[in-house]
Amino acid sequence: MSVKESLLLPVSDPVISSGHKITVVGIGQVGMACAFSILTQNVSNDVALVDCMTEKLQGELLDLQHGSCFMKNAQIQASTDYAVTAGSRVCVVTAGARQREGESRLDLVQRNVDILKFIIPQLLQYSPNTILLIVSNPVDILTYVAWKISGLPKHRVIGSGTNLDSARFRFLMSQRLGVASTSCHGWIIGEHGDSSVPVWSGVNIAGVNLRDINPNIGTEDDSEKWSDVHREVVDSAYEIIKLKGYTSWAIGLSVAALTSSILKNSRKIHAVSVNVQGRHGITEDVYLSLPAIIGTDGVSEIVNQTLTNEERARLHKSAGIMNEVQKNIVI
Ligand code: 6V0
Repeated sequence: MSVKESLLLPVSDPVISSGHKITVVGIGQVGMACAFSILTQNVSNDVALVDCMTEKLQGELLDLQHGSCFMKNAQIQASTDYAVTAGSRVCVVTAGARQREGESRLDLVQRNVDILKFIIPQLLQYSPNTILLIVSNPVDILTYVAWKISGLPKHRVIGSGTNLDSARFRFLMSQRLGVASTSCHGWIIGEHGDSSVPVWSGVNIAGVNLRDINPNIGTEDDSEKWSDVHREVVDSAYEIIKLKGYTSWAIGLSVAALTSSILKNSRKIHAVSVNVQGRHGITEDVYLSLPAIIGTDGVSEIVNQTLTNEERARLHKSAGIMNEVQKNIVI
């Protein structure tokens, strides 16, 4: 008899599925930051990693597994075979090319559409009830593409969208005011990218609307140049890519927050990329970020924000840009 057979006396077959498995497809800088945040923040202890690079997968798997004693019973699998993803509650897609220096998110589009065409059907084959959380850029276009390819209902295909941009905005606001970023309230909606829309009309601290104090906030007539805060949000990915080659930690944490809201059915509100046709007068069948309630089944409600005419016009412009890009892609 082996040590194991002598030590462990069988009572029943062990249950294999944890019920809160998360798959991360793409184990580059972003995918690994997502996996690490999910594991270390105890969002889930059951994570599957998929990529097309066999050796890198094995290396990342071993490196994470060697941290097991410092995590909470982490069960990590990694393979090029999508069978490891079976039964995932959420599939996070970070696979694909990333922006090169000076390249916009929209420049990446067809390369990453082709990658999704390969990945999405395999994820659904093994996890037909999953929620797809798209992170690869251009995230709004790719969320639309993932929705089309998957045939899933709209509420189960979400893009990480401007959850990250809103966090960046709140951080920069906190730096100006000396208030914790969690106490700075502001939303960036629309495209996760160059045409994102800061909702200045709703920016507040403890319910005090900053526009009531400074009616010109966010406009060109503002002597304090608060619009620079939004400019910095838009430029931040370019800046970080210039400095370190990629962005990773903040998007990893943002994805951990989103997956946590799904697994815990938290009904927290996040700015995420959702189908916006019919919202705020948008006619195009496109995905853009709006604040939405997230829970077990994905998006349950979209918050109907009170937008100014200018904010609505900027959102419509984002929708137009998305629609133009979508016309030129082959799904
Ligand atoms: P990376 O470090 O080059 O990693 C990409 C990974 O994808 C690599 O490991 C590839 O092997 C893998 N990959 C490529 N094709 C396939 C395939 N067919 N199947 C499986 N795996 C594949 O890139 P990085 O991790 O930096 O970025 C990944 C994506 O995230 C890019 O599209 C970025 O633009 C995007 N980001 C999105 C953000 C957001 O807020 N939505 C933020 C940051 C980056």
